Amino acid sequence: MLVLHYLNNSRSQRILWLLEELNVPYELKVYQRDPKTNLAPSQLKLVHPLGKSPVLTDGDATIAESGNIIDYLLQRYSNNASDDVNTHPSDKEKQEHSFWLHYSEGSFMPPLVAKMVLDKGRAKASPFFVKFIVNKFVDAVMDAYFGPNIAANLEYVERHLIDRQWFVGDALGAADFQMSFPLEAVVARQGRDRFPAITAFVDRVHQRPAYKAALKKAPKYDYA
Ligand SMILES: N[C@@H](CCC(=O)N[C@@H](CS)C(=O)NCC(=O)O)C(=O)O
Repeated sequence: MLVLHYLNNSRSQRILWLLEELNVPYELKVYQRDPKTNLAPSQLKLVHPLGKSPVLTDGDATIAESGNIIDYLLQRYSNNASDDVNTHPSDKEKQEHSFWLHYSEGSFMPPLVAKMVLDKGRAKASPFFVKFIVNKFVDAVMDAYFGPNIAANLEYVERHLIDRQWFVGDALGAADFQMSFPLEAVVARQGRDRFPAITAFVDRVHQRPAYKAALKKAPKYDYA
C-alpha cells in the first residue's frame, strides 16, 4: 500500500494531487508543523532520517525528494491515470520534464526559501535598534543576491508559460506536479496581477477535479 507522509502546507501537496490524478489507492498520514518554528515534527524522522516531507512509502521502499517520488509514481502507478496525463513521454519530453524536476528544487526554490527565512528574521528582530541593523543586513543580501535571482527565475518561468497550458508539450506531466507548489506560493504571496501566465497556470491546476479531490483530503492548505 502506498502511504504519503504529508506535512501541512508543504511540498507534499504536489504528491497528493498526483496520487489523485493517478487514481491509485493510498493512505494519507498527516503531520503538523510546529506552530512556533514551522518545522516538521520529529516523528517524520522515523520515516526517513532527514525528517522532511513529502516522503512516500511503498511496502518496504521509502522514497524521498518530490522529484524522485513523482518519477517513481509515474513509472509504476500510471495505468489508471486521468486521460490527459502524459504517462508515456517521448525521449525529448522526458528530457524536458527532467529539467523542470531538477530546476524546481535546485534553482527555483532555494532563493525563495532563503527570502522566506530572512523575512522571518526581520519579523522576529527586536528591540528597535537590532531590527534596524537586521533590516539593513537583509536588504543588502536580498539586493546583492537573492532578489535578482528570484526576479530572473520568475521572468524565465513567466515567459515559458506565456503560450503554454502545461510545462512540457500539450499534456499535464511530471514537470507540472513539481512546479505547482512553488508557483502556488508565488501567487499566494505576490498576488495575481504580477505574473499573469504563472497565475493562469496555477488556476488551471486548481480547476482540475483531481486537485479539488486532493484538497478535500488534506488539512487546510494555505496556497490554494
Ligand atoms: N527537496 C525536498 C525538500 C523537502 C522539504 O524541505 N520539505 C519541507 C516542507 S515544504 C519540510 O519538510 N520542512 C520541515 C522541516 O524542515 O522541518 C523535496 O523536494 O522533497
